[in-house]
Amino acid sequence: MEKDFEKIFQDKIDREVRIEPRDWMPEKYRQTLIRQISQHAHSEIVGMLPEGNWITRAPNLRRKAILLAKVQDEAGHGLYLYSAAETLGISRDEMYHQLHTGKAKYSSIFNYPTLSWADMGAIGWLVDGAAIMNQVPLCRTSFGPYARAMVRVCKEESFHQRQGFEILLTLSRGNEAQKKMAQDSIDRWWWPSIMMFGPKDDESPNTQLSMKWKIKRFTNDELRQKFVDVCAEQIKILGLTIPDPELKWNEERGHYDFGPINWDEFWQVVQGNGPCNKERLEARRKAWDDGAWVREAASAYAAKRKNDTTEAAA
Ligand code: BYC
Repeated sequence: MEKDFEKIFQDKIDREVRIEPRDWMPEKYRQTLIRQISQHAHSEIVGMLPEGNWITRAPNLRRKAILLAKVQDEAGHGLYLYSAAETLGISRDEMYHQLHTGKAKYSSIFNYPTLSWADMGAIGWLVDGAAIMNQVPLCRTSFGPYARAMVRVCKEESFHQRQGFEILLTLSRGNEAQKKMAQDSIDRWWWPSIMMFGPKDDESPNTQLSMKWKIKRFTNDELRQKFVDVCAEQIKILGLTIPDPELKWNEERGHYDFGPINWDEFWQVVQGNGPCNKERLEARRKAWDDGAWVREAASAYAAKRKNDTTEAAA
C-alpha cells in the first residue's frame, strides 16, 4: 500500500505536479521540508539583526528609509515561510522553540558582525545576491506552499540585491576612505557568502534525496559556481577586487575557477562558534520573552471576541 502511494507521489513529482499539504507524502519528505523551510524562516528573522544594527546610523534619510523597508521585508519573508511550514503540521511555537534551544539551524552568514556602513552594501550585493541564486529555483520547488511563498520573496530580494550594489557603487565612486571601506567590507563578506550555499556536494547529506524530490533544483556546488560567475563580472563595474587570488576565468569549463573554501570555519560557525552566534540567539530569546505580554493580550482578545460572537449568536 505504502509502496503504491510512494509511486504515485514520485510520479507526480516527475510530471512537475505540485504536492499540496493534504496530499500523501513520505514522512521523510515532510520532515525535510519542515527542516528546510523553518531554517529558511529563521534565517530571515535572524537576518534582520545585523542590518537592524545600522538603521539608526544610516548616512541620510533616504538610506534610512530604504534600509528600514528592507529589514521589514525580511520580517515578512519569515512570516510567509513560517506559514508555509505550518501547513506541514508543525506549530509556529514549536519552530521558535527549536530555534531558541539551538535545535534548528539558521544561515551561517548571520553570525558575522556588521562593522561599517559599507556592510549594508556588501550584504545586499553578496548575501542577498547569494540568496536570490538559491531562491529563484525554489519558486519551482515541488511543495506548493513553499514555491508560492518564494515567488513573492524573490521579487523583494532582487530589490534588496540592487540596493546593496548601489550602496557599493556610490562608495566606490567616492573618496579614498569610502573606497577603502567598500573594499574592506567585500573582503570580509566574500568567503562567508560563498559558504552560504552549504557544504560541497559530496559532503551534503541531504542533496541527493532533495534533488530526487525536486525540493532542490540545483546542488549546492552548482549554485555556488553560478554565483561566483556573476560576481566575478559585477565586481569589474565596482572597480574593486574579490579577495581570491585564484579567481580566474577557465575557458575550458566556461566558468570562473576559485580558491579553496575554509570548511573548518564554516562548520565552526554552523556549530555555534561563529563571531556572533551567542549574541544572535540571545537577541531572539529576549525578543520572545519581551513579547510574552503581546501574545497574552492577543490570546485574551481572541478569546473575548469568540465569546462575544457565541453570545451574540445565542
Ligand atoms: N548555514 O545537506 P546540506 C537570506 C546545514 S536567508 C547553516 O547541504 P540542505 C537573507 C544544513 O541545514 C538565507 N547551516 O543541507 C535573509 C544541514 O544541517 P541539518 C537562507 C547550513 O538543506 C535576510 C547540513 O548543513 N536561505 O538569504 O540540503 C537578509 C548539511 O547541508 C548551511 C535558505 O535557507 C548554512 N549556510 O542544503 C538577507 C534557503 N548550509 O539541517 C538575506 C533554503 C548547510 O541537516 N535552504 N547547512 O541539521 C536551502 O536551500 C538548503 O537548506 C541549503 C542547505 C542549500 C541552505
